[in-house]
Amino acid sequence: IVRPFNEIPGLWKNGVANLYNFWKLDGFRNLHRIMLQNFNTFGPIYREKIGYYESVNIINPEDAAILFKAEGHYPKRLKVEAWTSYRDFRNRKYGVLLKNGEDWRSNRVILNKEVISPKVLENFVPLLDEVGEDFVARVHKKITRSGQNKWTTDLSQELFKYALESVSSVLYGERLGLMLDYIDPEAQHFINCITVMFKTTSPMLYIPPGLLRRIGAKVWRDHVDAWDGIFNQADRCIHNIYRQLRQETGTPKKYPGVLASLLMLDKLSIEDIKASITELMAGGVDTTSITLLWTLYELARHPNLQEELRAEVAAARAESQGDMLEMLKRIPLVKGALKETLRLHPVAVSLQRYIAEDIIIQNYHIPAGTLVQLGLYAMGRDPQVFFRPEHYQPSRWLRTETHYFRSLGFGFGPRQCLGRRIAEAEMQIFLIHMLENFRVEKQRNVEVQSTFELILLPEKPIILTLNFP
Ligand code: HEM
Ligand code: 2DC
Repeated sequence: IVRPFNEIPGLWKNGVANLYNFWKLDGFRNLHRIMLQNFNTFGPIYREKIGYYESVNIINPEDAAILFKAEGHYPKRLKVEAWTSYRDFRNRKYGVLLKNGEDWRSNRVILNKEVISPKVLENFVPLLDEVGEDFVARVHKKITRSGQNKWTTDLSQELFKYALESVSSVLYGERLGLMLDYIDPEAQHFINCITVMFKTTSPMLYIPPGLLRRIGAKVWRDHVDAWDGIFNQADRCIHNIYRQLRQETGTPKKYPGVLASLLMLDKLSIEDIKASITELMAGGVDTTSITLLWTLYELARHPNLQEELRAEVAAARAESQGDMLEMLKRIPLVKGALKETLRLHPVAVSLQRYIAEDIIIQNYHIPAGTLVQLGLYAMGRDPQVFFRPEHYQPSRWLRTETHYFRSLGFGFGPRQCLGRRIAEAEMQIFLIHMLENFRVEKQRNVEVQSTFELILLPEKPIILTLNFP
C-alpha cells in the first residue's frame, strides 16, 4: 500500500524555524554534510523546507531513474532566483541555463549541435591541446625559475586561468593569452567575479533576493556587481568577434569557434546567442578547474595510481602517434579518474527536477510539480551504492561494478550539462599533458574537506609540488 506525501519523514512544517537551525549549523557552507546527515537520520527519502526552499530528497540510483523518467519534455531544475532576479533587474535575456519550456528547448537543440554533439569534438581538441601545451610550458618555466627543480604552490589561480583560456578559445576561436606572465587585468577581474557570483548565490537560495534587494543587503549588491563584471567582459569578447565577422569577406578556412558558428548559422537571435555564450563562458571556469585540482590532489595521494595513469597515457601516445583525438579513445583509466573525482568531489551537491507527473519512490506518493533532489554528494559516499566509497579507485569505472544511474556528475538527459563535452575534453587533455611532464606530490597527509559556495570547493588551499618524473 502506497503511503501519502504527508507521511514522508523530515522537517518540512516550519520553514522559518528550519532556516534558523540551518543558519546555526552554518548550513550556507555545509549543505552537503547536512544532506548526508539527513539521509542518516531519515533514511533514503526525506522531505524538507528551509526558508522558502521546499524539496523531497532521494539518494538511491534506482530512485534517480524513476525521477528522471518523470522529468517530462521540458525538464526543469530548481530555479536559482538570484540569477533570474539579476537578469530581470538589468533587463537582460535569459540564456539556456535559465530558460524553461519551449523557449529553452528550441535554443538548446541549436546549441547542442554546436557545443555538445560528438562531431564538434574534432574542432575543439586542437584548440584545447594548444592551451594544454602552453600550460605545461608555463609550469616548466616556473620550475626552472624556482632554482630547486620543483614548484610548490596552490594551483587554483593557475587552473582558473587554464580553464578560462580553454573555454574562451573554443567559444571565440581566439586566445586570450592567460598562459603568459602578464595577463589582462580585465580577465583576472572576470575570474574574481565568477567566484563572488557563486559565493553570494548560496544564501539567496533560502532568502528571496527580491527581499534582500529591497532592504539593500550587501549580499545582493555584491551579487549584482559580480554579474555586472561577468557580463561586461563577455560583452567585450562577443563584440570583438561580431565586428571581425562583419569585416571578413568569404568563408574562413579554419574552425572559427562556437560564437562565430552560431552567428553564421543565423538560427538564434543575437540577444539569445549573447545570453547563452555569456553563461557558457561563466560556467566554464570554476567547474573544470576545481575538478582538476581535486584530481591532482588525489593523484598526489596515490603515487602508484599516478604511475599507472602515466603508463596508460604513454601507451596511448605511442599507439596514436600523437594524434590527440585518437589518444582520447585510449585512456579509460584517466576517464575513470575524472569520474572518481566527481563521485567524491562533485561540483553540484544535488541534481533536481520539478517532476512532470506523479511518481512513487520508496513507497511514498509524490505529486507532479514537486521539486525532487538527488543528493549527488551523499550518493557518491554511500556504501550501499559504491563498494568501499572512501577509496579513490578509477578502475571501478572500467567494468567491475554496475554503473546504472551512478555516473551523474554532469546531470542527466536533455537538460544535462551543456558544457560537458568541452569540460571532458579539456580535463582529459590537461591530465594527459600533466602526466607526461610532471610528477605531482603533496606535503603532509592532511585531508581536505569541501565547502559549499553554490558549487563545492576545497575548504582550504591545496598545496601541491610539481617536479619531473
Ligand atoms: C548544467 C555540472 C562544466 C555549462 C550543469 C549541471 C550540472 C553541471 C550537474 C546541471 C545538469 C542537470 O540538471 O541535469 C558540471 C560539471 C562540470 C561542468 C561537473 C565540470 C567538471 C561546465 C562547463 C560549461 C558548463 C565547462 C560551459 C562551457 C553549463 C550550462 C548548464 C550546465 C550552460 C545548463 C544547461 C541547461 O540548463 O540546459 N553542469 N558542469 N558546465 N552547465 Fe555544467
Ligand atoms: C546548488 O541547492 C545547490 O553547472 C542547490 O556551470 C541546487 C542547485 C541548483 C542548480 C545547480 C547548483 C545547485 C550548482 C551549480 C550548477 C547549478 C546548475 C548549473 C550550475 C550545477 C546544485 C553550473 C555550475 C553552471 C553554472 C553556469 C553559470 C553561468 C553560473
